Amino acid sequence: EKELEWWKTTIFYQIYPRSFADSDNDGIGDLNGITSKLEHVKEIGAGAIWLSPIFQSPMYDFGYDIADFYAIHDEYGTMEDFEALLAKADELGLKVILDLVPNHASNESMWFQEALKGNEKYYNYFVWEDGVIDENGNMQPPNNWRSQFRGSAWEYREEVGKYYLHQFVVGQPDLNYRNPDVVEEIKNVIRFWLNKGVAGFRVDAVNCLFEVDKDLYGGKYPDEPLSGRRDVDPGSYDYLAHIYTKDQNETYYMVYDWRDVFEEISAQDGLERVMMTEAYATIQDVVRYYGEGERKGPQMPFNFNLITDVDASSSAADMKHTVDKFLTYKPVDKVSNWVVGNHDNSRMASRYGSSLVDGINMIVLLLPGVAVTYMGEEIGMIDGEVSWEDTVDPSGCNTNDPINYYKSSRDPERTPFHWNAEKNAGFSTAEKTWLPVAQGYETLNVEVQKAAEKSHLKIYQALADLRRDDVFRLGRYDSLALNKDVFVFRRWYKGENYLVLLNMRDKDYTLDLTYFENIHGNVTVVLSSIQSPKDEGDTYPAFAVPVVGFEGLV
Ligand code: TEU
Repeated sequence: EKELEWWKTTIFYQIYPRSFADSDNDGIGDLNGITSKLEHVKEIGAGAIWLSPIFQSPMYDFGYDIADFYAIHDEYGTMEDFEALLAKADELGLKVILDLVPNHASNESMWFQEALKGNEKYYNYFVWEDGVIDENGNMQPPNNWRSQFRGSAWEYREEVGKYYLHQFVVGQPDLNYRNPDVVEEIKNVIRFWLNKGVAGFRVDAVNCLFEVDKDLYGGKYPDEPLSGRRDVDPGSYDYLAHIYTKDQNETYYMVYDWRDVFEEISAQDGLERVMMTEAYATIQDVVRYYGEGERKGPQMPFNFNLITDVDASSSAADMKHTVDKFLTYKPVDKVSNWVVGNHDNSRMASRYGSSLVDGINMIVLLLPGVAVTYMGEEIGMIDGEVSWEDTVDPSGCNTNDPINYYKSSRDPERTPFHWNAEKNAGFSTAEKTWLPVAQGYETLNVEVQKAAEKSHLKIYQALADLRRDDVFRLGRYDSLALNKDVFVFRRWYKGENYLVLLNMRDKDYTLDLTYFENIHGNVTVVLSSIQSPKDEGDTYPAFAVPVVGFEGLV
């Protein structure tokens, strides 16, 4: 019974394999590197890792373009290396989650190559359309659909005389989910890895799985309407609404079917497998993944609101609204989750400002439910500065803009992890790493922060310890925006109260605790951020708790 619930109160730690640790010093992270550093994950108090894709890939989208869903990418190691990683994780009591990328395959996959050769089975794995002839007699893509990485979502292939759909880069042809063979193939991929002992999957770009049924539109995929957004340039993805390629009804039922496959494997050994889904969507669409009636969905439809809805300029009311929104929409019998960073978004320290690193970690680790930490957020890493020459992310390169590329590039949040103050921050001894090491590694690294009396890492560890307390595992929640700068929430259980105070500005306030019922007498500071001059152990009368400097937990 306890084992079945292993995921509910744990911290999931995301590792981007290319950038965590490089065991063979070729400048690219690998599986043996990860295995050698799993103690770090254990030490910060996480209970599971989720790995961005480790499968065979030509790396046009750094592993999200999979050429062989059943094999390990050679730069990362071998199947034996992966089994050793699993064994080491098991020894440390860590669960391992892999990335399932079901929306597309690589154009170098056997599936796509066979399709080009006219093999009908594999031709039907993909989404093909005829071009249209314009007034000058030139062939044009079937409609206005756009790739998330700019340009048309359609690419012509002479071999078959048709265009194929790719919602991401050209090298990522979309799989056709209206073909039962594709549905079965991906279920087999899930079975293959779950049977190998992985504890679940993070499911990539899940809301892009299905396109609209074109038969409902006279056999032709309709043009996307405009999104109405004026803040984005007309060439960009967000200029269109994407109502025909995203968030289709069928997607949810596919995901519920996958959960059934998870259950099928769990029934063999009694270990609950966890699914996390990646969908940047409205709150209503996100919570719909949890399930419907008897159908179960992912335990963790990723909640990205702390990434997408708030940043350094937000008020305490914005923060309260963002947090409360997820808790309000979430079905009562489901578990909430909090994601504050990943390999697609500017780092938490860069979005919120370095002074809020401890405060945001406090929120993520002490709110009810599961916490998700992207590697480096525990030491407050900031976005790397990657020159145009060094830019490799297609999202940056495809802008063709040596001045503004960095606004689209995801390289800054993917730079090598900082282990120590040595060469390449201890990531690798290679002359050149695949992405340059970010600034600040001399202090923003594991070794220095472990040795320091107080550091982001030390606070993170203290938070991970605290969240094992019943108040944080089981306790209730309420919240308050004290004023425009201070967000406060309370967790309580059986008469025990904790207040988490997030002062979002460098300004002092006094908090009147009578706002919260049932808090009387004295309160004691349990933990405070690096910047706060308030010390742990300080005691205040309940009606006047100073919220000094940046943040604190009383
Ligand atoms: O991202 C899906 C997705 O929707 C992204 O376009 C996301 O909106 C964007 O990167 C935010 O900046 C997933 C992966 O996380 C991403 O790394 C892949 O490039 C993408 O799928 C394609 O597989």
